[in-house]
Amino acid sequence: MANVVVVGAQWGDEGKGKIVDWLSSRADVIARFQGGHNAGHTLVVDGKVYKLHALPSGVVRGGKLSVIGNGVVLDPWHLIKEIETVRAQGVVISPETLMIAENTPLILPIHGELDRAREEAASKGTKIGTTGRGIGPAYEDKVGRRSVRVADLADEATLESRVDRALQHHDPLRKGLGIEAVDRDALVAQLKEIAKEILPYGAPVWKVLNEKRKAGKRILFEGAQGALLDIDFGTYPFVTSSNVIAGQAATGVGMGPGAINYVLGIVKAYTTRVGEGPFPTELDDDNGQRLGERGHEFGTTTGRKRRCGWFDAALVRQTCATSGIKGICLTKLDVLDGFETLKICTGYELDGKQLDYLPTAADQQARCKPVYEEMPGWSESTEGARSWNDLPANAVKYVRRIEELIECPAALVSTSPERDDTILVT
Ligand code: 2SA
Ligand code: MG
Repeated sequence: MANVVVVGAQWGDEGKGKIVDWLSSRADVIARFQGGHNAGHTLVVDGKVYKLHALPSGVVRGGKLSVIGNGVVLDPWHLIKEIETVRAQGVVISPETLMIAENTPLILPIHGELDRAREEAASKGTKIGTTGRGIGPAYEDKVGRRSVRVADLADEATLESRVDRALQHHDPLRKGLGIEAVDRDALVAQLKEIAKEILPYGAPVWKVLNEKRKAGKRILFEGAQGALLDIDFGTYPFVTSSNVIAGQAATGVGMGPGAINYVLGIVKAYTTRVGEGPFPTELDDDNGQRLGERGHEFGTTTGRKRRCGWFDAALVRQTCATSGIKGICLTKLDVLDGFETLKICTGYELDGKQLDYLPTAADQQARCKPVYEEMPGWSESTEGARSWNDLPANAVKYVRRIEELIECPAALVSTSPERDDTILVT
């Protein structure tokens, strides 16, 4: 397989990190194309745990090029800290192995401050439950044409004028929220300081990647968050501020849509969501509690407890369509071991009508009642299974039923965080 896009097909935390790491051994380049350090990808390699947020998962494998594309918003101070952390774990990172697109917009301290102040000021119903990392405000500035981008760090006069332009917008906003005015000179000084550390990684990524492609090199596009958090197709406004769906992989690095050969959707065997917003199959009972405990459902970035519920096939059918997913990797099947009965949501009931998709209007989404079918569970352990033959019959039936309902085949089944505990479905 040439160039593969990996996307989360639910609300994030489907276990993309492990699969990206697994696939990266066959890729030459690993590229992030959206989001920022709101992502949290946990990799377990030879028993060693790496927690990555801004860095592409490929960095932990030697001999690969890792790329941060223009579709990302980058906090340069965070990145440098993250580089230091993984270096301390023995990972080698240099401008030969990590490139940042020069047209990547930066997340500045003012973005995080604004993000957090807005969330604090929001009442129930308008709070998004963001990661507080400044992602939304940074994307607002990108679209509003007032970002400081990586390339702007190279010239002091440009940098200063970019900062002034951003502050013209931010100062009145901050005043309205009761945040003190920005110390403009201090911000400029901070940026000049970090510029020295960031600029060596800056590159015309679109050009490098197009050359790699011509040379027959394989590119792995690493998505963050999940398709239901997409700014257009997610549960708006309870979404992140980037396009998460697979089409963004091309735009987010500067390649044509034809550069994408395969889209792999990562799908958890049940559903989780962190932050506010509708979640039709959410469980407030012992079953929900059990999924959370068995699945260790806590955010990698913020440590927040994730909401848990039954598998929602209607939603995944929808994200398979919007991302053009050709095959899924089903993860965390072992978390379902020991449940007597499992439920799968096949559609919704809304005002007496049956729907086979989640409607767009927020009030309708909130009122949708899941329609379930039940399946018998299994008592055996599936943890660490490496072939179909290792799976109990009911677990195989569960996977097969999911494939039918989402109208997409399973290409892989992951049965533990360990890289090799993966079933290749043929
Ligand atoms: P933001 O910060 O503006 O992107 O938040 C907007 C919504 O997007 C959700 N979101 C996420 N959901 C799941 N996982 C995410 N990454 C971390 C992880 C989360 C963590 O992988 O564990 O550690 O808490 C992620 N990033 C953003 C967020 O919850 C809001 O609903
Ligand atoms: Mg995560």
